[in-house]
Amino acid sequence: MHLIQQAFSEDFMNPLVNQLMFTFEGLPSKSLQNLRPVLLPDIKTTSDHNLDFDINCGHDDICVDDLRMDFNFSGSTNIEVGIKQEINVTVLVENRGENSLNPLLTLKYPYGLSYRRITAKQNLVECVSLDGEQRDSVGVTTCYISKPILKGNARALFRITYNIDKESSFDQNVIFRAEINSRNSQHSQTSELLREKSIGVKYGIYIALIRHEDSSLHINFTADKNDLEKPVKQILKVENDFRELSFSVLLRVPLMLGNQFIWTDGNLQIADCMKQLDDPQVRSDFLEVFKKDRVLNCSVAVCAVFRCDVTLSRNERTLFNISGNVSSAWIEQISTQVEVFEEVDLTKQISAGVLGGLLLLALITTALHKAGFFKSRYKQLLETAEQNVEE
Ligand SMILES: [Ca+2]
Repeated sequence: MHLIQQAFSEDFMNPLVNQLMFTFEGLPSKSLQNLRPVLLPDIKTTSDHNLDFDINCGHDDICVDDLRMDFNFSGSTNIEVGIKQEINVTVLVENRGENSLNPLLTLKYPYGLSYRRITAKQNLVECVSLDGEQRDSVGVTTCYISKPILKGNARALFRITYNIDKESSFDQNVIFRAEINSRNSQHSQTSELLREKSIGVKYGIYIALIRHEDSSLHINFTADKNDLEKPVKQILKVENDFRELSFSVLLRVPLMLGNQFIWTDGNLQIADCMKQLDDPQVRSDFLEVFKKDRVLNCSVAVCAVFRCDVTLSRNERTLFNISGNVSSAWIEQISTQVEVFEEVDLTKQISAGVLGGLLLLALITTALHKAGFFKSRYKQLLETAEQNVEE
């Protein structure tokens, strides 16, 4: 007789119950006037034959497993909110002891992440997950590892993928806690059943710095007139297109070239910004550099740095207004010493449009400095993360 049993892993601890049932049919006996024999009514017509699983726990019949569990973030050093859509957690479970019965992993993950899928090389792992439903509540992923038995010297390697909600706000660091347990009554003392790891959180930012159309583009000075001044206005618009953000805008503005002030107002100010002198050192070769590059920037001029601390909510913008009168004195300093303009001075007018344009360009030599994180850093992180996924 052959028996084919469907295996249910839930029953792994129970013996396989085999039951034999029989019936008795009596035939009429001619010698007894066709009477039929019958069984006694209360006789047992079944026979049980249990088949136990071979659990193989050594001579003592006690299975002592030795589970080693660890996990990592698959190469990611941060959860990148608004940049990456997913974060992967790679889990390794090993059993270095005797058979482990129904090993079960629970992984707690922060609110704001939602379970997507599990990827396992062997079909040994089944997971279910419940995401955190409100802030301060965590999600829990539960994984059955090689149900019902993870044998000695067996291992399971798998990856759990969570979606990162781009609207979520996390703490600076978030914690993942993993715990593995089994139905064994005893675990080896060398078991590693608990792990807790934290990972940093970074956010994508979308800030634009734009020169406003009402800004001055050119100014002209006449060569043979001294002490001229022309109004210059630069309006810079800073837009925040995503989450609320606090950051600093640094505006570097040329103040002096050599010993000549560029602006007639020696105390140029920008509303809502703090003025700090960047580098009061004057380059001894500033005229040579300026003559070669024809750009008035902070490598030749003495500049002031204006630090403007800004908090912008989503889709909010702010304007910075740099306005004042630009003196002709600093340009004369160059033209008399370099004598560039006298040769082309046919109309008695120096078209300082080029210089003026250069000045205006230099004025918007600005820097966005976000507290804690730069775009270039994002790029680097993204590249690192992509490499790790490919590995
Ligand atoms: Ca044993």
